[in-house]
Amino acid sequence: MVKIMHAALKEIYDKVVARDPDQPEFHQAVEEVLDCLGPAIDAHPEYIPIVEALCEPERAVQFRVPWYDDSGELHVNRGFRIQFNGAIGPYKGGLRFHPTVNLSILKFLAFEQIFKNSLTGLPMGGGKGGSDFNPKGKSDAEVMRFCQSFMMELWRHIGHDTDVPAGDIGVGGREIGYLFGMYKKLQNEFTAGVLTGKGMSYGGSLIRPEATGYGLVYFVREMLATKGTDFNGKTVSISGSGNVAQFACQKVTELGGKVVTMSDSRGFVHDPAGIDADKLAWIMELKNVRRGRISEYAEHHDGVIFTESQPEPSTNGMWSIKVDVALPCATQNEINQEEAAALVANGVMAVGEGANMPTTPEGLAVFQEANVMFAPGKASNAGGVATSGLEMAQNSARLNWGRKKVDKKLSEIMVNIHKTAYDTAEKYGRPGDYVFGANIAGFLKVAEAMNAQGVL
Ligand code: NDP
Ligand code: 2IT
Repeated sequence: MVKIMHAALKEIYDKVVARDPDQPEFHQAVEEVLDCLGPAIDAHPEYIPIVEALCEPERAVQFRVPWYDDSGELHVNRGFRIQFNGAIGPYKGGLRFHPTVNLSILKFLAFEQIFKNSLTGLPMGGGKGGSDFNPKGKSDAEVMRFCQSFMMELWRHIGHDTDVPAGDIGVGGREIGYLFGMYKKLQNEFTAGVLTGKGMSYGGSLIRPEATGYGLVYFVREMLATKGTDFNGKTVSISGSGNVAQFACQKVTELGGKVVTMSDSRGFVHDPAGIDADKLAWIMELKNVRRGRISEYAEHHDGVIFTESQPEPSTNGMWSIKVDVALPCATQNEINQEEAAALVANGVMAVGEGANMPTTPEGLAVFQEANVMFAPGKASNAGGVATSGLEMAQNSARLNWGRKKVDKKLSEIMVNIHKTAYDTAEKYGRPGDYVFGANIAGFLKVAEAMNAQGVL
């Protein structure tokens, strides 16, 4: 059921749906944003046509990605890059390699990225790309050939002042390395700032690998502080066991919290004793080096229970475990109405989205009704792209900043995003509603820039 109350915004939403009826994830992301914009539009009626333009990507490319596997068999995948909005800076956003990737998912991600990047305060527009390629079970050589083929088309669409991709699900340091190598060869130029998330030996930034997870925890730290509390002694559930989940777990533990769950697409582990630094190091080796399944963690650690998930991406009971803080860090729509209700029934105090749109609209309504502090991904996971922005700044200056300096800037950016979302929610009449505050604040900067630049 569509909940947008504002007539002009509802009309725009209906047009979006009628134009692309087969893009449910994109509709979901648009609906959540438009549902919040009423007071901003009432204050600025001149932005109504801006909202309509904002819902249509400036450019979307789709291309063929052929590659040979190790046995000599040909595979043909589909590649995409959505350049959604460039009003405040070059398009910026990750690449996702996952079999579920399609236009709807990438448009939702690129749309979210517009507001997220705006909230960071850095000059970055919104974009996203990827492929339905499944990196699971592929050799390094296969992944390399795929990345090279993908870049053979993507390179003509990107550039350090045009569009700067990075990682997302299925795209980490290994893939960025292969993509960067091919871009450099085709362009015949070492343009470090064309991709972020690079290795430290060729233009990467310290703290970029950690940034999304750390930033998430910094944001939730600020949120808890508004209620006079912190992570110390809190029990925390985390979903996923990839980049975001790993570094969220590390930072929660550092701040005195106890992480009791992690998951992957096959199921979740429950470790009541807590996933401490040593156990996390084991998981990092499992996931980043051996590329194994999280179920192995239960086989090698006492007192840990593994529960298989079915169907994907349901965490099948994980959110029923009693915790103080929940950090979904795997994928979209992983907390539905029932799962949100289970968390609320167990007294969850705060939910921080590390993933993009991990909570369904029905799940969100449950948290809002129960007055649970809720950090929307476009605010709370913005530390990753913010630190990508810092990587671009270092690349432009041909400098490398130290670890402490980047981490301090990341923390300051997250404190600012929290304050912006908090203050904006209060100013527009829904105090404590970070979804509302983040959407309005993210929108206003982009709308002002689009308005100033004319109809494009
Ligand atoms: P990774 O590929 O490193 O890890 C993804 C994790 O989520 C894995 O444990 C994976 O399990 C699990 N997962 C992925 N898809 C599904 C699914 N359909 N059902 C259940 N589990 C699933 O990705 P990231 O950690 O980088 O990204 C996680 C989330 O964070 C995504 O929503 C991404 O968009 C978001 N994000 C990432 C940022 C970044 O800087 N990397 C920045 C901001 C947001 P398995 O190993 O079995 O596939
Ligand atoms: O969703 C995201 O913000 C990312 N995957 C990171 C994007 C980036 O450009 O660093």
